[in-house]
Amino acid sequence: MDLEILGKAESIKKTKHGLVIQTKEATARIWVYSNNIIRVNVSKAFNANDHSFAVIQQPAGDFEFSESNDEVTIITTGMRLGIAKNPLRFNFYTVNGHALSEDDERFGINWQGNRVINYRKLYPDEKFIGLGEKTGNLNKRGASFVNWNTDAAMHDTKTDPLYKTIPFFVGIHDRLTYGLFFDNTHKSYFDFGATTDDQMTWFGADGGDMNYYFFGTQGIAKIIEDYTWLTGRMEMPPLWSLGYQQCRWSYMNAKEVLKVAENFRKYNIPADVIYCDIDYMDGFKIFTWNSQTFPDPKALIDKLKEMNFRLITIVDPGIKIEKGYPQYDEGVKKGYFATYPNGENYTGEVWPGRCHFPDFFREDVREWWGKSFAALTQPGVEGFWNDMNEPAAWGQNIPWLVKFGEKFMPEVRNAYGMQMARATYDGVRKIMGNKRPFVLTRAAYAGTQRYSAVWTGDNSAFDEHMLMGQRMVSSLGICGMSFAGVDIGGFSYNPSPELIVRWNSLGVYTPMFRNHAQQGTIMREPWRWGKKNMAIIKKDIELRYRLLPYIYSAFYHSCLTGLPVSRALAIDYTNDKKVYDESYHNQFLFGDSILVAPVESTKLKAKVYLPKGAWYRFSTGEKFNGGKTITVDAPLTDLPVFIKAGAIIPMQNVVQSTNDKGDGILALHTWNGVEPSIFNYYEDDGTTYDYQNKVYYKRQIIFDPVRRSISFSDVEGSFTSRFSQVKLMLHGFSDSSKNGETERRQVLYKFGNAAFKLTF
Ligand code: MIG
Repeated sequence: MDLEILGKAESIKKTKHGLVIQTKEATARIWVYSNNIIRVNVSKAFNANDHSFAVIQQPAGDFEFSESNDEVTIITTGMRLGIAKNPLRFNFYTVNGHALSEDDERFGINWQGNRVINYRKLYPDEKFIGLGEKTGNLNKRGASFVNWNTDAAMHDTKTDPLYKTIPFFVGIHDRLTYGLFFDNTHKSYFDFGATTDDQMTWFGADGGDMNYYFFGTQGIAKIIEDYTWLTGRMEMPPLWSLGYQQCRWSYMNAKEVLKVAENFRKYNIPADVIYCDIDYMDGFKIFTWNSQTFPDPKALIDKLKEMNFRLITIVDPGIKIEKGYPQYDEGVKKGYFATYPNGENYTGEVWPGRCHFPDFFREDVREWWGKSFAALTQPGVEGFWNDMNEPAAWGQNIPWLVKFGEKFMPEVRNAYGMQMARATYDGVRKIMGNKRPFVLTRAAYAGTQRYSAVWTGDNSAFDEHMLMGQRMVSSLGICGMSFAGVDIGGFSYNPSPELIVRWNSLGVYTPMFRNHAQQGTIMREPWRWGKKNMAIIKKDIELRYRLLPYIYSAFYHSCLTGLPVSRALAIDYTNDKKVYDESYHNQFLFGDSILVAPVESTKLKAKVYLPKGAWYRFSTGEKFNGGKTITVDAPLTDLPVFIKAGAIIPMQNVVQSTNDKGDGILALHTWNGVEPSIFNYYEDDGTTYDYQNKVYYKRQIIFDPVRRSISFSDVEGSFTSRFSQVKLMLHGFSDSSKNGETERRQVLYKFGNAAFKLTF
């Protein structure tokens, strides 16, 4: 196999949005998407229809162009791309000329057969974050990864690849930041200095084009904003999906499902969601119900609704080969399945037995799939869990010659799960009208946030999985997937009571808060762990519900900007080395001002790194100065959680579900600080799309520490808040009191719609 390295530019042509450069080996195309985003595509066989599963924008940026003997330069207001002509190399700079990322001069872009790789310079202090759901450290320097969506059951803390492909990362060096998204769905590779003696970083794929988007803006939050501008953002999820979710493989029959719901209510443990895993189906046939164990789904769901519970059901892609099963008959008749090259339907084996696999890359197939959800929506299901969509089949390896339309499996495998999620989302959206569905998927490609929430698959009931899960959630957030979760408690194996308690405490601060477990493991519901543990679990779930006004506002912000709800500290404290340190890389900010330090269930003291500024322990009000490491108590009743000085956190009194109207009192918690702070408060009906027509309740809440005031702006939007009154909860103000003591103002103020100001 030859090695071909991209050589000399033979011709350069300016186009409307960029350049086309011809070399002997390939054609390079450059497009300016925005001031901060430039796309480079280097191809031997550029496909004129230029399709991307991820990107939803078109080139639209203004740029200036200049040419010298050895270089072509593209300059925007946000960045500069210097293109060396001989050999052709791509080097990105800030507008002030600081190098952000440069090709390795020797090897640049090259091919070995169809495999295309880009070797780039590695800077001495360079760090890498992102890539979504990957094992290992938050900082991926010195590690290498493969993207090849895989049903990674029983994975450990080193397994790679896992279920998702999100080929986007952020590089940080010399106090500069950049982002790079390699938009290629073939099996792909990222090496952050692992195999190159720290000389180079490289990425590439087994086929397709060298096709990447470079993000040159400064600041990780802004890069995420640009990346999610390019690949899309989530919509507002239904409020109920932010409540506590109880899952299991499987609650075996309607009675058992009801019993679980009844127990939550009996013990007064708030919850919103119960799941049906695969056993609700008739012989694992998708879009069916088992008539013995779930004889009357509508009656079941009606009863659940009376108890303020929603039901989510699982669907897998594999359609059972069985005459008379409508999905099979229709799929065969219309040719909706993946095939062998001779046109026969590909057959693989999975839960239902021998199956065919829908070709979700086709619009008509997606529509057909989407319509089938009527079997679930008619009785009242509102959430749709997409599993096994890597796609998984027993034996894992779907042969390389299997075709989805014109494409062979290797080219599109990494996008299959995303297209299933898309078909599911589009379908249920059509059926449910103005009601927000909840979609959850295991496999994903970049951009899946437009359709679905994600979870990290089959983790295990060990402390290191709990910590790794948090890093995955943080890394998914860097890649635009804000609505992410893990199986709280661990899917495989049995957790100790300490671990379930600790993991549940962390779940409070996980965007999706779902407890799930494998068949055959011990039952996991909160009341299975003895009275003492149940009390801790209950208190934590109650805290989640109390925090919902804050969390919901954070989700709204995430919908607007792409900034994740759960944020690696690297986003806000990029140049602080400590946040990449393995001792602290599990820590994160939940929303703007809650810092969470995950701690193993076996450790009752913890070392926590507090970044610059002042912080208050959430549970005790104790004040700490940041920029240093502290050692704190971490009993199982009190995960180390800290509030940023100046924070405004709106909370409500405990409700048993998000359907529960509550007492109408919003408790506005404020922690003293030295600088003014703003909280963007957001509320809407939580269930419909009316918010897209301004049926929301939005206002700014501003804390001024000098004037000792909190002011509320006028309300924007036409929604009436669920809260009629607001009360102040002041932390760390009274000079005579000990640090951080809470002052409760017994006075209730009208929340209303008009601007007002409270001084204290
Ligand atoms: O082959 O539906 O990751 O959450 O409970 C296992 C049964 C299939 C894998 C999912 C897991 C789910 C399980 N599924």
